Amino acid sequence: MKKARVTVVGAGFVGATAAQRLVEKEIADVVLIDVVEGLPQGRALDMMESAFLEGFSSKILGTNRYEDTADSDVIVITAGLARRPGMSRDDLLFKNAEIVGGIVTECAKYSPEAVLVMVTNPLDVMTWLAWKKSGFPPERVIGMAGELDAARYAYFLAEATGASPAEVKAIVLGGHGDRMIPVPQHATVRGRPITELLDAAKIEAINQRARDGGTEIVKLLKTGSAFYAPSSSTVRMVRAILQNTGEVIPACVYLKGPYGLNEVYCGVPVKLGRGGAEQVVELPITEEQRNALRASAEDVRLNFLKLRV
Ligand code: TXD
Repeated sequence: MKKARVTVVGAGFVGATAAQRLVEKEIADVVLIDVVEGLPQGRALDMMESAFLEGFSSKILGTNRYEDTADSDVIVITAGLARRPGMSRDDLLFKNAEIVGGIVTECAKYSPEAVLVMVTNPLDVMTWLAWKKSGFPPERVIGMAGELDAARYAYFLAEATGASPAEVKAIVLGGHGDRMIPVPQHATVRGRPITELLDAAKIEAINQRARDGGTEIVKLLKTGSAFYAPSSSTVRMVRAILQNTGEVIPACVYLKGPYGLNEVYCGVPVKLGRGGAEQVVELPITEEQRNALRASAEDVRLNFLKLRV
């Protein structure tokens, strides 16, 4: 069987770590591209030199030329600036819009059938912008954020209950940022709802820590943002798409109706497969959560409108 081909744009922390995970797990051959000369080539060569040690046969090519990305099945875009302490994700808006706009046009030209997975912040707005710039159908332009937020939420719940993270199921809704909405009534630990295991105050404290999960890491690192869990979340989405697993993963997708949201990109659980975002899953949520989701989506819309695309 022909190996899948994934382009990762941006050979920085998230991009290079995602590339490493993709080849080590034999999910795809990877093209790693960056604007900085030598950076993707150096990282790719270093990773290839670990192939013998790690025992993988997938290949990785480092390049600065978009021609080399042709016919990719999935394109992951991580290029752009990352947050520094004191910066919100929205502070990155105009700078990253400029970077992402140019990249998407190039990628779409060489891989017109690809599924685009956006990672660059502010995530929801960049995903919307990528859809506009690519000319792709919306189901083939998806953003990674909910999976990461849910993984953080699951980790904090595991920590609070003494369970292993693998025994926790958690889901979040909404845009990537302070308005993200944890949905504790659909979170379980070893199959039991967390509302039976933790009191309301503890759950609210964990909800808040999950909302602030990215900021907590930025404060600790001081010179960059999280990349281990973000690259893992990205790779899980890429695998679901390439291997057509039909897994339901929270992701930023274009909504036309579900959850009462219309013509806006926002985070919801979605079935992923070879066609990209194949079906939005509508969970029962409270009125308060529905209002919070609407507010989060309107925030995304306002920021997207600022770009005047
Ligand atoms: O949940 C999420 N979606 C996120 C998003 C989780 C973590 C990080 N998130 C965002 O991803 C973060 O706020 C940034 O916007 C991106 C990338 O974060 P990373 O930590 O990988 O940033 P780096 O290490 O600075 O890497 C960015 C790379 C760097 O190598 C630049 O040279 C490159 O992007 N870059 C470009 N590549 C190609 N083309 C252009 N124009 C370009 N400009 C910068």
